[in-house]
Amino acid sequence: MGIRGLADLRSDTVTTPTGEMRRAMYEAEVGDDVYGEDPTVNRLEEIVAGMLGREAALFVATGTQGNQTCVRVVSRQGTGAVIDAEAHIVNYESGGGAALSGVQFRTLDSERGILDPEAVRSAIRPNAYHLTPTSAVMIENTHNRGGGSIYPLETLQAIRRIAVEAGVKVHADYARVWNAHVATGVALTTYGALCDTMSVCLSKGLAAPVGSLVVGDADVVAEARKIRRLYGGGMRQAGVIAAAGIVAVEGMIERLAEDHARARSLGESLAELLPGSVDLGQVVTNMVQVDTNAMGKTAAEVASALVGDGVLVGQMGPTSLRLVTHKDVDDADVERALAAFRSLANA
Ligand code: TLP
Repeated sequence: MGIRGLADLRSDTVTTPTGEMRRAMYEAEVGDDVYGEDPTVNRLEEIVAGMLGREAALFVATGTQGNQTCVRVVSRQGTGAVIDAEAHIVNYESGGGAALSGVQFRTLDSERGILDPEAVRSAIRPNAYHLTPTSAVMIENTHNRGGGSIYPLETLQAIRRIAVEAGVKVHADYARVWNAHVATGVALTTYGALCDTMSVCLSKGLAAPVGSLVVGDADVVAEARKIRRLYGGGMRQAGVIAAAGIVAVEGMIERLAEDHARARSLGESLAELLPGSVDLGQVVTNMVQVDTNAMGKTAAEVASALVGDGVLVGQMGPTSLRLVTHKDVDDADVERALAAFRSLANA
């Protein structure tokens, strides 16, 4: 049960590596990856590129490094990127787009992080001398601040079409594309075909301790390799961690369905216990957003009260909490979280 005796629902990033991952890490064959000689890294890159149906992949340290490498690949300094205002790239990457790539984000309001293709079309600016020309459109699927929301496939396809017509690139923050794939049945290769660059994460629901990959065409990934170096991401005998990544992509994707079912059941119980707290229509992957107005309390008050019962949750806004299910949350942890909410509601 739990990690360190806690029901830790803050994020799926807290997942710990499995025994199989630790064994694979111990036994990993390694070499110097900056020379391209680490066989385990090379294998992981080949496997992940194949899963997304693309020519090449590049192992990077984190999702943030993956996104920022891609932002740099798809946009030039002094250009604009169309992106939703709640995107991870905008909110949680330390201003990296501006600091590292000189990109001006044109942030759009959206429904749970899902961009409206027509809004994207009107936000794209051509390369005229007095404008901020758009170099890329950026999407996130599933969407973190959107509560694990999933892009409808036709919306993604429409955005891709609009971008191609306008001659701009598409970057996909696919940190949790595995969850979208498991929830919808849409093939990973279908998602993989809809962008120029993408960043996928191994260290969230798939439970690897470290790592993400940039995926795309061979020339794009070759460019990303140079930028990874620029960002200090050439990792030498990285096969030790890539080995866990191979176990993650080969053995941990289908089990995400369990996390989705647990999130659903947690959401249903909370909606019953605290009417108005959870919009069940929005619980579609492994996240539950809780509106603490239903308890007459702030998110901070609820989160700190839950800690006393060994339950950790994430704060997303003044009255919004995020509860994330993952490999290290079992039914007993869900029960514990519900009991903690119940006692708070009755207090
Ligand atoms: N998200 C983390 C926090 O940074 C908010 C979390 O707990 O959910 N893209 C998306 C969509 C993400 O949710 C995250 C991590 C990243 C990129 C960055 O990954 P890391 O943490 O590996 O840099």
